[in-house]
Amino acid sequence: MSFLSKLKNTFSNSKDQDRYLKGLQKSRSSFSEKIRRLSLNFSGVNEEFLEELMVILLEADLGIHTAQKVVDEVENRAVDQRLKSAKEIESCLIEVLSDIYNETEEEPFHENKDGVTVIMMVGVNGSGKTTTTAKLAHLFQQQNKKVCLAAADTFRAGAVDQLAQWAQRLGIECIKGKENADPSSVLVDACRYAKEHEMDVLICDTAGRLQNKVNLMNELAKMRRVVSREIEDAPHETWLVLDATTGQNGLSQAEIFNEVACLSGVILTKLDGTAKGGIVIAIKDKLHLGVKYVGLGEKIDDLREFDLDSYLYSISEGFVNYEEN
Ligand SMILES: Nc1nc2c(ncn2[C@@H]2O[C@H](COP(=O)(O)OP(=O)(O)OP(=O)(O)O)[C@@H](O)[C@H]2O)c(=O)[nH]1
Ligand SMILES: [Mg+2]
Repeated sequence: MSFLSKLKNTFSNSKDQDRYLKGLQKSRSSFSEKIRRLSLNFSGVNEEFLEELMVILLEADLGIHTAQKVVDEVENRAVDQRLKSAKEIESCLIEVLSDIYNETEEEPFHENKDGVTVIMMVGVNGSGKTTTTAKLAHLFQQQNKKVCLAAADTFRAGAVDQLAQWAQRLGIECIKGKENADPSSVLVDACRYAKEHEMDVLICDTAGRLQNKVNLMNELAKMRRVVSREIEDAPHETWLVLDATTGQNGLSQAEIFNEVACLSGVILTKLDGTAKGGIVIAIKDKLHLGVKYVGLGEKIDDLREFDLDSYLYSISEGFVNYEEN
């Protein structure tokens, strides 16, 4: 089975088809249109072609490092495999993107089999932490898991209420402290509640912080220490919630958060609002962090587990003729 047939096959069996196609519409139309134009003028894998491909990849937000890697690899494979037609090159391009994403292994989900799995959500202001916390809780509920939330953003006025309202709608408990309370103390209460009530998952929403604010970054480290005293090996997962529309700036955010908070994955939000969906590949290639979930809209069920094949299918459907493959 060819690579493209396999991709189409996985996508056809995915229950998230419509969400992916809709959520990645902007990325698909922008990327597809450019690749189609490039293919129309195709006269071989020459310098001009590779340069234009590079520009398209940069515009899709792969970043210079990853974009260069893709271009080099497409060129190598075109020579090795004697690829002649635009169609062959298009297929090769998608395969290269897939291979680069899969080059480094991804940490599996660190589930705490003996008790509560604690997940910490971190990120800069407005990246989507609170809404994503609620969306995740909803996903876990659908998997019949017992979920509760910790409102550890005691910093921004209204933040606790925002999460508490989501919890109420979902019919789950939200452990909160007073405004300006020490977020670590809220986490202690939340861990104790979760243990006592035999929860499967505790998701901790934290305050948005800029990566250059040392005090706030240190606070993250303290929160980690505190939960590890309450529940063994907690937090089991620490996810950076990254706004896809912020582009390459997100990568430097991620590097600094990683130093303090030992990230185990990324949740990429607002993919529906950007044509720069290539950031997915850059995150994995540069940071070796897997994209765990993607936000494909504002509604509660618009968060989906990240699936590389569905993603690649959704961004390439506009130029690859999957019916022929
Ligand atoms: N279109 C779209 N909007 C999203 C997505 N995820 C979050 N948002 C929106 O982004 C805005 C900010 O979301 P919040 O969850 O409040 O962000 P936050 O990181 O908690 O913000 P702070 O607590 O202030 O740091 C809201 O209007 C959300 O509806 C997504 O995947 N797609
Ligand atoms: Mg918030």
